[in-house]
Amino acid sequence: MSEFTVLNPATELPVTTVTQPAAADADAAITRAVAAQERWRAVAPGERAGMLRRFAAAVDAHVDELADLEVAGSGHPIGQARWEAGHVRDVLLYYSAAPERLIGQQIPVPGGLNVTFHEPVGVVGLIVPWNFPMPILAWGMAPALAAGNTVIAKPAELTPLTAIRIGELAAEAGLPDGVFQVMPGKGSVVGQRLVDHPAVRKIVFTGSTEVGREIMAGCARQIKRLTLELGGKSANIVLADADLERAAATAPYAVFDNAGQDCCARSRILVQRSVLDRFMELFEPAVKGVAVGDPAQAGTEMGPLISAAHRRHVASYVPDGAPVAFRGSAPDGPGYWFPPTVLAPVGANDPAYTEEVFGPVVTVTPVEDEAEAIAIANDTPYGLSGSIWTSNVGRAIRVARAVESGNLSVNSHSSVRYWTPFGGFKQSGLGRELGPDAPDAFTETKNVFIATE
Ligand code: TAP
Repeated sequence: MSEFTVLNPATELPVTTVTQPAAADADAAITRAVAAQERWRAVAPGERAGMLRRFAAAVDAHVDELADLEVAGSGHPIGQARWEAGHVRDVLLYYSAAPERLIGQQIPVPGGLNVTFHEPVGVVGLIVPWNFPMPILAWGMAPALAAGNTVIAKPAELTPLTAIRIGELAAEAGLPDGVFQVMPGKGSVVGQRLVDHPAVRKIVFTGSTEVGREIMAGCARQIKRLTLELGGKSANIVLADADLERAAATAPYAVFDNAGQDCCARSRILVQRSVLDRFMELFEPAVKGVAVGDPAQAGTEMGPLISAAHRRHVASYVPDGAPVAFRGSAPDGPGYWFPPTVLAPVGANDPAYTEEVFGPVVTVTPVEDEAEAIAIANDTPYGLSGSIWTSNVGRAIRVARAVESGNLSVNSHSSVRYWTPFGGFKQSGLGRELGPDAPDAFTETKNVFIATE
């Protein structure tokens, strides 16, 4: 077996090495998951719920340890990392209520009645990206397990540490062997095997639209169930009647959180021209005020990018001569640092305006009115998130209905709550995660007729 060295993105120093399984190891894990699934689906709902609650308690008892691992292995600021570990606990607790609520229907028909059952799909392959290793793991893992499936999770090669630890905590909490397995490794090896192996009955993939397209083609060959959470290029629409102080003060966090490595990053700010100058005046100190630095320090708001290769990619969107309006700060020395960067004015053909940068780079574009804001917001193959700033509630709803996007917020930048559905329009994805219906996406509906005559 080969090994992969996890680097600390803030120092470029090795954190640890992780063994890379081969395709044959993935096959062995799938065999274990198939065997475990027969037993797991037979566990009484109340007992399955109890095990998920014990799993949540084990995560809760290790929030600080998980957070420290995410700081070291992914460069997430410590406050954010603690929230992420607590989020895993909360998502597990929320879906621990699901096993006892997987109820079907009874439908009277001539000569009898039909009843429906939600049967687990079987083995679920969960492929996770590097930008939010813990939350995205939890969003697939918890409802899939609650619905009676077994899960094999493949974390991103760059950021496997918290997933590996969460897998150990599941075992310590008493989840039976084979019910939840974590297989770090390469996407092209372990991830591909999950897609290709016929015993894996559903794939939950979060990552780039490019890889998602290939995964979809792979699943099509076997008519395999699939959820896709892909890229984004979300608009932050600031209309003239908005609370400009709040819109400008929060806009940096809508795009620079997690150093911009966020599928929901509002990386295109569209501002009504009549208030553009005032918005920029307020936006500049807000950008310069973002605390960029050592992710282990309390108070740090933005850490480094994930890798040297990714920093080169992000930097390619800000070539010499790019229209930099202003920038925040970033430490010198080791670490994959990149300062918060505001580009304006940017042409509609500029890659920084059309492509997902996945780094702390935002473009600002003036729009004449509401109609032009909607047209520009929709002029993208993506449709994941977005924000609308206005003091007129009717207008807020009108614009929200018109923007082709799965997750919008009015006078706010928040995107994700585990008790509401989450997912993208257009090339941002397929299917929805989270919310009360998520376990249903991990079941097949079985319809049984019972003759009464
Ligand atoms: P990708 O390069 O697409 O990788 C995502 C995952 O897929 C990784 O675990 C990767 O493994 C694996 N993978 C790569 N090739 C594969 C293959 N042929 N078969 C099976 N698995 C394969 O994305 P990324 O760079 O990690 O993440 C950034 C992207 O994710 C951005 O586009 C972002 O918008 C998107 N994202 C979307 C969301 C939602 S909820 N819509 C949330 C977060 C991120 P390796 O690590 O070994 O490459």
